[in-house]
Parts: sequence; C-alpha cells; structure tokens
Amino acid sequence: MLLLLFSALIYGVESNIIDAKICFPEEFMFGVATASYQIEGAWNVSGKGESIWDRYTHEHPDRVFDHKNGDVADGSYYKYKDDVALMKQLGVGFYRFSMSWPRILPTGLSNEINEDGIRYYTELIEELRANRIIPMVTMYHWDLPQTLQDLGGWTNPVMADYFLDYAKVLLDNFADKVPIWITFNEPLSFCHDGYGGEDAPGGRASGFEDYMCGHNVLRAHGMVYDLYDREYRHRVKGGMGITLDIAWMEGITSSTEDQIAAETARQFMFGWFANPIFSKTGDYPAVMRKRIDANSKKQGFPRSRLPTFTREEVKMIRGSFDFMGVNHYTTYLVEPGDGKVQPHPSYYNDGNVKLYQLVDWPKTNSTWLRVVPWGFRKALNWIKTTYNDPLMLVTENGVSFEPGLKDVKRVQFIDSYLRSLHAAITIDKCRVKAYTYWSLLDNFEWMRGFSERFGLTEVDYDSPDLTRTPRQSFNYYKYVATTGCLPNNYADFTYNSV
Ligand code: GBH
Repeated sequence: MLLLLFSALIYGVESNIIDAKICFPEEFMFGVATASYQIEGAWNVSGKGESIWDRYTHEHPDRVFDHKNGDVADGSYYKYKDDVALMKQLGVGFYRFSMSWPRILPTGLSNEINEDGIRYYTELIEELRANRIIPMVTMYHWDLPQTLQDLGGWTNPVMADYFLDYAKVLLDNFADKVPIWITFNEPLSFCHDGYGGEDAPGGRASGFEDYMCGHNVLRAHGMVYDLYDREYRHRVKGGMGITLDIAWMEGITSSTEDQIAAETARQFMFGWFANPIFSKTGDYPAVMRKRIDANSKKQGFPRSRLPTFTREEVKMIRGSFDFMGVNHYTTYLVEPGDGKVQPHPSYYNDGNVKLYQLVDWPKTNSTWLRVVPWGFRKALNWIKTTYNDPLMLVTENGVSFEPGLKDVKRVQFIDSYLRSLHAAITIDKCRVKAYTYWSLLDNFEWMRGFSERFGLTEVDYDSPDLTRTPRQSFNYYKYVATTGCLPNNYADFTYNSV
C-alpha cells in the first residue's frame, strides 16, 4: 500500500516534469465568434430590411430541420450587454461578430441608411471597448438583403458594386473603432450551399450559379480591400482579410491516385477562393480551370461554366489581404471519383472525388463533423507551404453536442484541437496569431435550426428571457483565455469549479 502510494507520487512528479505546460506565445489572442442572423433576432424591428434567410425560413419552414427560424434567435439585438458581460467573464481578448447588411441598408442600397442599425453596432462596439474586448467584424455572414436577391443576388455581377457601397458605409462609420475586418465568411458555404444547394436562397444550380457567385464575391472582396487600402489604412490602425473554411482532405492511402485526388479536393474546396487571393500567380487553381472548361465543353456549353477574370481583376484580387481567416472543424479521407462526366453539370461532378470519414473518429451532434484534431495541424501546414506562409487568424473552430451544462466532450474537443494548433505554431512555425471558438452562445444553426448546439454558453430557448448559462467548456476556455496555457488536467474543470 505504502509502496503503491509512493510510486504514485513519483509518477506524479515525473509526469509533471515530462509534460511541460503547453502555453501559447505571449501575444497570441483568444476570442469567440457569432454571426448576426444566428443570434440577433429582431428580424423586422426598427427599420431592418428582410434578408434572404428571413424570406427562406418563412417561405420554407419545412426545409429547416426543426422548422424554426432566426426571427428571435438569441435576442442579442436586445441582450448584447449580457453577451459582452459573458465575454468579460470569459476573459477573451476579442469578439468576432458580423454586421447585418439589411439592418444597416434595408433596401441593400446605400442611399438609405437605417440609423438604428448604425446605433446598434455603435453601442455594441462601445460596450466591447469599455470592457477591453477588441471587435473583429465580418461584413457578410450570409444575410443578403432580399431586395438584392431579387436581382439575382451574388450571381449578378452588379452585386460587387453594391457590396462596395455597403462596405464604404461600414468603414465610414466604424473603421476608426474596428481594427480587424473580414469581408466574407466562407464563400464556399454561401455560394455552393446557397446557390448550388439547400441553404438560402435555395438556388440549387450547382456547377453554374455557385461559380458565378464565387466570381462576384472574389471581385467584391478585391474591390473592398482596394478601397480600404486607398482610403482608410493610412488613418486607422488595422487590417483586412477574408475567412475561408478548410476541412482537411487526407488521401485515403498514400497511392499517387489518392494523393492527387486529395489535392484536387483541396483545390476545389479551398483553392477556389484562396488561389485568386493568396497565391503568387492569382486566378483560379489550374485544376479547376482545366476540369470545368473540359466538362463544360463535353456537356455542350459554348463557354466554360467557370467565369474568367480579366487581367486587371487577377491583379486586383491577388494579394488583397493582410491576413487569412481560417475556419476549421473536421477532416475527410479522399479517393478519386468515377471520372465520368455527367450530362447535368454539378460542382461535385467537376471535382469528382469521393469523401469519407472513419467510423472510429468520434461523432458529434453534426453529421458532417467528426473529431479529428490532427487534421488541424495538417491543414495549417498545407496553407503555410501552398500560400507562402501567410499570417493566419483562426476565425472559427468548434463543435456541437447535445444540450447540457456538463459538456466534457466539448472540453476534450477544444483541448485536443488546441494541442494540434500549438504544435503547428511552435514546432512547424505556422504564423497563426489568434484562435476563435465558435460559438460564444448556442444559436440558430442554419438548416439545422436550434437542434445543433455549438455554444460555450447554453441558451434556454423555452425561457422568456432566453437565459444564458455557461457550460463546463466555458470554464475550461476561461482558463485558456486568461492564462494563455492549457490546463494540465482538464478534468479539473467541472461544472461547479468557477
Ligand atoms: C461554419 O461553417 C459557419 O461559418 C457558421 O455560421 C456555423 O454556425 C458553423 O460553421 C457551425 O456549423 O449539413 O452535410 O450539408 C462551417 C462549414 C459548411 C459546415 C457547410 C457544414 C454543411 C454540411 N460548414 N456544411 S451538410
């Protein structure tokens, strides 16, 4: 007995020496993220215009898993001070949130500014600054004004001009108070899922409208960066980038075919938007150009379904960043598809790869999301080598589990992904300067409604005041955000511990 106790003590001491504490660099920042439609509610209050998500969820409640919508959501339009108080308690250095285009410009156009929209975001930013939390603003997180969708939305080239007008309103009002700007959140998601799939506006013209959307979004991004560069940068302190989603694509075997398929998948999913902005050459990835041109021809189209940039556009878009925003959640295994060109075009047929996830990768509450921490490190390294070592901010990483305050699985998820990130930074020298957990709060999870919970904070949607209660993971993340280190034993972070 004594001997056992003694050896346990030795083991404890030894393991403390061996497991040196994992700490992030001094200047590394921790934050949390949300997005306007997912949390604000107040969908038709004080002059706000209708967005495509308002229209879509109202017209097609059946398409949303729980038939719900963001009309009320977390009520953050009213409760933003509670949200900031939570962040203060959490000890994060910054808050990534998005501005609602139709709340600021109800018709989408800048000749009519909704003063209440400006007031709301001004007060939110002031509340953050009063609590020493840096605002990081996403200009567009998917809630396009419906009026602009009536013109074709992102498939219409004119949208780039209207986005530029909108961006100018934001910069005129907030550039001196907001140091970090993100033009778009995940163009792959809102172009492909929105115009080629099931998300709002529900275009479902994959292989066609999604490419048009991507093209106009890239042009819009380049134009807004150029505006920032010319008219704001010299008088404000800050920078601008774009946020792209990278699911890590790993060859299913080390065979050449599988490795090529994995690289093709990376180019179609990430390179589509990253290559025009972050590569030395600019423009679309060669493999996309080649495949979509060839498939279009075989399908009898007189021109490629993938639009072409002018030489000036390639130049304008190339290098239009101060940092790369990276969203990362999960990993897939890749092998080549059947190689057949279908008569009916689609983005998936153009890419022609098969994606898998292993059954022994831990499940979450989202079918697409399995827990694969090592993919994070690989993804960051691939970005580092492919795009010449850009400065990166992780703008989202998170996980959904069933409701409940004792979310030890979420603690495990964050801890394992942070270890992977730490290795990428300290061992591989990836230049990552920030990590953002998605999300501060449970929120409206798009087509999954409120059925998928990503929050460090639980929201009780049955209570009249939408009560917010910190989960165990909130306490864990508080330790990380305030110390910059991972706890040696995260089991210490029980629900009652803070
Ligand atoms: C992020 O996207 C979003 O930026 C954020 O708004 C969202 O709340 C968060 O993820 C959590 O989901 O259902 O099989 O069709 C992450 C990338 C791309 C992941 C679309 C889910 C749909 C898969 N997302 N994808 S499926």
